[in-house]
Amino acid sequence: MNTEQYVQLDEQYGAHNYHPLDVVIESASGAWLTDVDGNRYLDGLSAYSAVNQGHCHPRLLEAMQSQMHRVTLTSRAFRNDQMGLFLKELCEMMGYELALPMNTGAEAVETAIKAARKWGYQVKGVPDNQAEIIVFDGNFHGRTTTIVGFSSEEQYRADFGPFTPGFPRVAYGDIDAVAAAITPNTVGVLIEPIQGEAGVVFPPDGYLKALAELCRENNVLLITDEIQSGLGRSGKMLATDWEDVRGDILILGKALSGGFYPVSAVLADEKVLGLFKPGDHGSTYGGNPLGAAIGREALAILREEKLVERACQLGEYTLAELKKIDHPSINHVRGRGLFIGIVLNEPARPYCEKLQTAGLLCKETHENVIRFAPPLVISRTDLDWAIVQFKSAFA
Ligand code: IF1
Repeated sequence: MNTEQYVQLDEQYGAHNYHPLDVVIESASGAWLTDVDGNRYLDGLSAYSAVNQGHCHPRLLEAMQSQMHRVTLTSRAFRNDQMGLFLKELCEMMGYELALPMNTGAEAVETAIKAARKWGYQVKGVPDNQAEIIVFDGNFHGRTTTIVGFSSEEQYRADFGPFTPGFPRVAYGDIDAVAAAITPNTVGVLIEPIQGEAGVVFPPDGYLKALAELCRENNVLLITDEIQSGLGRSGKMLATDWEDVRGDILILGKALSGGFYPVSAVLADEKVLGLFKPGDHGSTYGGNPLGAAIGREALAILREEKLVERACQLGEYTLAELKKIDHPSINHVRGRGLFIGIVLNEPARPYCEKLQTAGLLCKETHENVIRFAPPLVISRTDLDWAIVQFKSAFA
């Protein structure tokens, strides 16, 4: 079968909730993808930062295969010999006392919301059903009805209501707006330290620090969604590390499994996550031994291959090179680590299609931004090649 036939299959049998580029991937390795017609592409998206470790990492393949032969799922009704080790390694690496494993990012966000609310009622003393969590314009935290209910993107919400109340929304990057929105019932502030979907948007310098301080002063939990910005993507382990800020609740997903399996987690200290009692929350697959074994290896790869440092060095270089491109369609280029947005004065899709023809796969975000976020294992040579493709797309 060729590309056209596969596209036809997707269109005939799949719900039409996406409009992907018409490239049908058959295999991948490291930073490179191969389609069903034998064309090779450099991956400029990394499955939205889920494959920071590169596609089909041999160590992850090995970890998954060896665990698959032992046991894949026990449910949380019984214990398994991988989950505890995974959570210990995760907690030690990120600096938290406890972790709660889930599967997808949206589930972890829901878990964080529940944890913050529970803390609000049981510790802060917020009256029943009055808890508020402040969120931001341009946020993206997933697709559940509660989460899309506080999205500022009309399309994500349209015809999916009624929605969960309790999520006042303010402008991203405006500390006074957060201060003004805090009430005695505010239990948390939920933030992406770098907004991905909004177009790789950075808050002003010092903002995260000021936000952490504001939360502390008001006895409000800072909830950091690092599902996309974390695990090395921005050139630090966590994007909040850029300002030496530590969220009270940290949410991880995507690269926590390096693309092999959905693994997410919520981390916090005893005073918050310790409030969950047996039966309060759970998931059939959450904490399963297969996901846990993969998660352990995904973290080990980040550490041992020094992917955070790589992202930092390669990112600085790439950003400097991309900023040199002088073209009237480019408004500006911004980024940290290998999390880069090329902001255009016009729609980005035609440029993504042009780059696709040249062998570089990028996805536009928010109409006019080309997001460039290759796997962190990308070689300097491949990066140089990508930079040349960008330069010629804008020649
Ligand atoms: C789609 C976007 C990226 C996330 C943050 C939670 C989640 C995500 C910061 C939920 C998910 C996704 C989901 C995917 C495309 C992608 C995306 F453009 F839609 F916004 F990355 F930029 N928090 N991001 O970025 O995690 O439940 O999906 O595991 O929905 O098409 P999930």
